[in-house]
Parts: sequence; C-alpha cells; structure tokens
Amino acid sequence: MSTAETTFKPGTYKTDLKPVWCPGCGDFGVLNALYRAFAKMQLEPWNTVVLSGIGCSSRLPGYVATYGFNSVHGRALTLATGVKVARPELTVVAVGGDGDGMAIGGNHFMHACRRNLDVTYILMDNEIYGLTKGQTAPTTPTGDKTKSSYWGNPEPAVDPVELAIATGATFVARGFSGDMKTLTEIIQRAIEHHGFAFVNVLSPCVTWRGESQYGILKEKLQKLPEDHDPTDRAAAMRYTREKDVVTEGVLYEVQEPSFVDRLAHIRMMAQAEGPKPTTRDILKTFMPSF
Ligand SMILES: Cc1ncc(C[n+]2csc(CCOP(=O)(O)OP(=O)(O)O)c2C)c(N)n1
Ligand code: SF4
Ligand SMILES: [Mg+2]
Repeated sequence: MSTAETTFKPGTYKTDLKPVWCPGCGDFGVLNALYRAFAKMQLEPWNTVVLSGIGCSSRLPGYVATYGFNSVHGRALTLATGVKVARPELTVVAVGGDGDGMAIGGNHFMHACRRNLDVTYILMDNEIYGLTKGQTAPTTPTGDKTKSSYWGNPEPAVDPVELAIATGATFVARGFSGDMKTLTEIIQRAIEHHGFAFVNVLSPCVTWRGESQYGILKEKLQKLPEDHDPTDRAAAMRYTREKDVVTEGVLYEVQEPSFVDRLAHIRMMAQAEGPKPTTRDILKTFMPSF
C-alpha cells in the first residue's frame, strides 16, 4: 500500500513510451484497465512486476511504470515463476497474446495452472498472431480465413478459459477490452486472489481480424448471472466454448495452497531436519563413489 502522503493515480503507472499499437487495437483497453486496477489497489510501483513474452500485446510492460520485462516468445510465465519464487512478496502480473500463451507457451501455461503459481496472467486474445502479420493462432475459430489459412482454418480452436479450469487454475475469468469497468474489477479481483489467476481478455485486432471483430464481440457479450457459484467447477465449464454468446466475469474461483506456500512448507521442514547438506552430500546421492 502507499504511504499516507502518496496516492497513486492511473497516470502514475504510465511511462513516457507512447504505445505503438494500431489505432483501435483492443490492447489499449487492457492497458487502461490495468492502470485503473493498480491505482484502485494503490500498488507500489517498486513492489510490482509486469512480465511478457513477444507479440503486439507483449509490448505492454514498456508502457507500465513498474518493474518489468518484455522477454522471449512464450516465456512470460517462466519468468513469472522465477520472480515469484525468488521474491514472493512482490505483486507479479504476466501478460501476452493468444499465440504467446496458447501455442509456444502452452506448455508453461498448463504447468503454471497446475502448480497454482501465485501470479496473475492476463491473456490478450485477439484470435490471431498480430505482430507477425495475421497468421492463424490456436484461438482462431475453425474456418476463418487468415494469412496462413487462405481457404479457412482447418483446426478446432482452443478455449483458454476451458484449458485453465481443466489444468488446475484457481481463478479463471473472461473479460472484454471494450468493457473497461468490468475488466478493471476483474483484474483487481485477479490480483487479490491467492494463487494462479487467469484472465482471458477478448481484445480485438482491428488490422488482421477486421474492424467488425469489436462489434461482433460487443453484440455477443453477456454478464455472468448473479446466482452463478464460482466454486462450482461444472457450472464454470458451462461457460466455455461459447459460440453465440460471450460471458464475461469471474467464472471460477477456489482457495488452495499456492506454489509459494508449498515451497515455504518444504523449506521449513528441511530446515527443521538439521544442517543443510553440502554440495558433496548431494553429489554423493547420485554417485556413491564420489
Ligand atoms: C521463438 C520464436 N518463435 C516465433 C517468433 C515470431 N513471433 C513473434 S510474435 C508471434 C506471435 C504473436 O501473436 P500473439 O502472441 O497472439 O500476440 P499478438 O501480436 O497477437 O498480440 C510470433 C509467432 C518469435 N519471436 N520467437
Ligand atoms: S496488429 Fe492487431 S494486435 Fe497488433 S497493434 Fe495492430 S490491431 Fe493491435
Ligand atoms: Mg494474438
């Protein structure tokens, strides 16, 4: 939290870099929702880290005045794991695109969910590889024509929300970059959640998915019914693979020990056992003759 004299405003988190996204790109909405959520929570910039892979969306850390890193394609969650394990007291937010998180980074995504890594992961899902000029991504709907599927995408699409629930994430939400009020609330709840918090944000790419993508999504958007029970896994699953509608809100949330909690417990048990093994002791367990 801030000190009594400091009040962080959304603008506090802006850097001098001007986003190079195309005018109308959905990622502007995500960036603004993130600034607002940080300000609502009064997150100290020096205790907050925003990490990403590579893609248009992955440029986001450059526009946020916290610690951050725009890293290697598909590796946002590997960095987040390292940062959180080394400095559990920091607020860690990983961000990136659907290609970054579901294709090359799909493996890391699955294991971050399973481990219940205590970080927030915001996926800016535009259903395309934006930066590399419009190739089919894992979330591109079947049949859609792209730069790499001229006759239509032959593959079934993945729903990141479904994958997150199936592989063990303890907080799973869907947002829309065009509904900043709800998205801000969702991001705040995700950061407050103890454990792996996944937010799939539908974030239109006006350049490679066409200007109609925003209107189509807006038309399909519906709020989660108020009586939805977020601890009910089967109920949450009913909002995955939606076609005619898109439901926004926190679909799933349960409390479980996080990866950091489990590591701390192991460390405590190891310390209680007595003096630490030396490097030689450890090598001996592999090579008794050492
Ligand atoms: C190891 C590696 N493979 C491929 C690439 C090329 N590449 C850069 S960004 C990208 C996909 C971007 O799509 P997405 O992650 O959805 O982000 P968007 O640009 O749509 O926001 C690819 C394939 C790369 N930079 N590094
Ligand atoms: S190419 Fe698409 S995703 Fe990339 S900045 Fe432009 S609109 Fe956004
Ligand atoms: Mg993309």
